Amino acid sequence: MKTKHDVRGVARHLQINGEFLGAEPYGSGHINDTYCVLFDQGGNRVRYIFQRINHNIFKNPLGLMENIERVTAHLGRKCTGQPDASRRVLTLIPSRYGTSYHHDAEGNYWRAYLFIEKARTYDAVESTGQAFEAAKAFGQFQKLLADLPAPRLQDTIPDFHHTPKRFATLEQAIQADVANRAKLAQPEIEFALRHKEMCSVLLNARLPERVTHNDTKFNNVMLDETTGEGICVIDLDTVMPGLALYDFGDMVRTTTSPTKEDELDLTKVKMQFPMFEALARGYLSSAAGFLTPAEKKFLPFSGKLITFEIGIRFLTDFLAGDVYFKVHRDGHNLDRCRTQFKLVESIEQQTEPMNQLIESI
Ligand code: ADP
Ligand code: GN1
Ligand code: MG
Repeated sequence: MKTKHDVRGVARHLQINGEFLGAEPYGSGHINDTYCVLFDQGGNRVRYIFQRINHNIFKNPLGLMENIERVTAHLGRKCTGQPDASRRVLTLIPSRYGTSYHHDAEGNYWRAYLFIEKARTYDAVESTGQAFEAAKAFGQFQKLLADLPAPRLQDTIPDFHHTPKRFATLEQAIQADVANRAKLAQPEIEFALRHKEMCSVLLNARLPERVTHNDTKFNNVMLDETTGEGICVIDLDTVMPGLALYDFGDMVRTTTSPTKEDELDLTKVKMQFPMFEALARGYLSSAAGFLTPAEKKFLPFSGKLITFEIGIRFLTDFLAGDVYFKVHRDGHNLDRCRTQFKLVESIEQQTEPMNQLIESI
């Protein structure tokens, strides 16, 4: 298959033996370009994941790779001796020059990982068991990184979850209306403006800074095909200092509705309470030991806030002419915004029982 990039050329610079057999675009991420790459190694077919880092979005790819080197090495040390240790943490493949990435002639930065076999990701949740396992794995991820040695990780995208700044960017996009699309999104713009005041709640709550993942979408954790266990947390580009609640909030956003993020039938988009309960129990099974009472109290609110935040980011990108997230159809970012806002409403309607559940656990 002919790919957009010269993946075979990239492979020559990496410490991978054997014959390159082919590469295919892989996964459904919105930012980087991911390929599944197949090699023949002495008669065995072995897969790798190659990724081109989107350096328009990640302005400091070297700092980002330094973060990932430190995080994977730390997690690797903690997994030593466990069954299946090599599937529990991403393993970077070094380049032939000893770096953790390859910088190609076109200015692209590439990295490669061992392919985690017999596990997979899902774009939509299918059972409460999956929700429990995903949340447990993300909680464990935060727990294992709590003692990451200094220095502080670099901010790969500054103010990534600074919701008030995200809101200010939306307001600018509405004002500028560069793509002349504001007229197509009036109800969504009004919804966003009505919810402005919740943006600063978490920032004002004086919660502790931790090492967090910051992109805990359900498809960023691999579930073991046999046991269903959340075996490996992936997509480490945004691992940096943050609030534990950013991670829990994004789990609620992506793991409580039975739908994909771009579902067109909004009647199907809803916060399913049993999924929330499974997430909360799974997350607390690994994170309860280090969370403060204030963090625990804000768990339900974080789901609403992060869903709103990503919703306004999709809306902003729609208004800006689709310059950030990959889109695959007209109005794709607006469709994604609508599902997020529908989910915010659904969470709002269930605030009381969500809070009661957290108090009872
Ligand atoms: P993006 O930043 O574009 O979302 P990800 O790092 O999440 O990229 O990778 C995209 C998809 O590729 C994931 O959802 C997962 O299905 C698959 N994937 C990523 N890393 C691995 C790996 N090491 N082994 C197997 N599959 C992987
Ligand atoms: C992007 O890379 P991916 O697809 O896992 C985005 C997240 C959004 C998400 C919405 C670096 O994540 O912040 O929540 O899309 N990543 C970046 O689906 O902006
Ligand atoms: Mg991803």
